[in-house]
Amino acid sequence: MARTFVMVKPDGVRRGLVGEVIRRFEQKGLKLRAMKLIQVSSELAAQHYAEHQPKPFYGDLIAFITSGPSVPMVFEGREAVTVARTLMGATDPVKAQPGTLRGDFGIEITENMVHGSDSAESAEREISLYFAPHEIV
Ligand code: IDP
Ligand code: MG
Repeated sequence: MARTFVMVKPDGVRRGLVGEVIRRFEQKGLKLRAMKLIQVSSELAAQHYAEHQPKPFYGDLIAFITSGPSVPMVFEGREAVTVARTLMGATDPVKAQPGTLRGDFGIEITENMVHGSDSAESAEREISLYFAPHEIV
């Protein structure tokens, strides 16, 4: 069965939207396999977002993702990567459709509430960055 990595970012935690994110993923039919509340370190943030290191927004991205606690999770289900991305909506909340998390809950591109892996390979890499094998049920 396919797995994906999802994380409620610090803005989502600050705004009390963790439950809303989990509710939508569970309602869709994805199964929660791992979850915790953590403060992402600058080292972990750099590993997570290594592909964006050359981009102009990289500094803002690292500052934001380390600005408060986040809730990383693993969800499992048919086409889990695609399903999660569909529920999240476009990267820029201005463009995200209503009915998606980013479409319904924000307007800033940096503070876009939720992360989701973009491929099966990214999902496995990100799951192993955030979770030890014994933390996944
Ligand atoms: P994704 O989160 O939808 O996969 P990515 O392109 O992987 O989008 O970018 C990672 C994160 O970096 C985004 O979620 C967003 O918070 C931030 N980001 C992406 N593009 C921009 C930009 O053009 N300006 C500012 N921040 C951006
Ligand atoms: Mg991405």
